[in-house]
Amino acid sequence: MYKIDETIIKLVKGDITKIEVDAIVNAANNTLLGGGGVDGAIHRRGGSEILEQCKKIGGCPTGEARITTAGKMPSKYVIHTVGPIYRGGKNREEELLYNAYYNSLLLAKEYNLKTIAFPSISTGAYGYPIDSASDIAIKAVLDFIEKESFIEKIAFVLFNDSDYRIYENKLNKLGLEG
Ligand code: AR6
Repeated sequence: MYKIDETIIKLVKGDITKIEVDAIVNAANNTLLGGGGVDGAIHRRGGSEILEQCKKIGGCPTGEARITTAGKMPSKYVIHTVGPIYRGGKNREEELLYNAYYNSLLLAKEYNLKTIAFPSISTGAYGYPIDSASDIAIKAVLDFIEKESFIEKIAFVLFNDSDYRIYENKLNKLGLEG
C-alpha cells in the first residue's frame, strides 16, 4: 500500500472481476461488444446487462472511456476504456494509453466514485510492453491525484507475478509513504 496526499494506491495480484470497488476498469476494444482477456472475463462474470448497455453506448474511441453498471460482480460500475494497439511506439501509443487511464479517472470523478481498480491496459492482446506501459499508468494516476479532486483508493490489479513485481519496484522507487 502506498499513500499520496489522501489517496491510497494499492497493488493486487489476481482477477479484477472479484474486486469490490466503486468501479473496475475494463480494457475493451472500440466496439465495446466484448472480446478475450480481461474484457471477456468481465462480460462473463458480470452477465448480459453489461453487454446490453454497451450496445446502447455504441462504441468508444481509443483513449476515451464509457461507463456501465457491473451486473453480478461485486463492484458497482465498469468503466470501459480502450487502450492503443502497440505498433512499435511511434503511433501516439503513449499518449493514447495515458488518456485511457486519465479519462477513466475523470469519468470516475464525474460519477463521484471513490475507489477504482485498473487492469494493465493494452499489455495483453494489444502488445504494449509492460515496462513502458506501467510507467505511463503510474504517471497518469499521479498526475490525476495532483490535479483533480480527492479519490480514496486506486488499485492496480495485475494478473501475473512478473507484472506485479514490475509495478512494485516502480512504486517502491518513487519513495511513496507506505
Ligand atoms: N483480471 C485482471 N487482469 C486480467 C484478467 C482478469 N480477469 N484477465 C486478463 N488480465 P488484455 P489489452 C490481464 O488482452 O491488451 C480483448 O479481446 C492480462 O493478463 O485483456 O488491452 C479486448 O476486447 C493482461 O496483463 O487487454 C480487446 O480486443 C491485461 O489484463 C483487447 O483484448 C490486459 O490484457 C484488448 O487488449
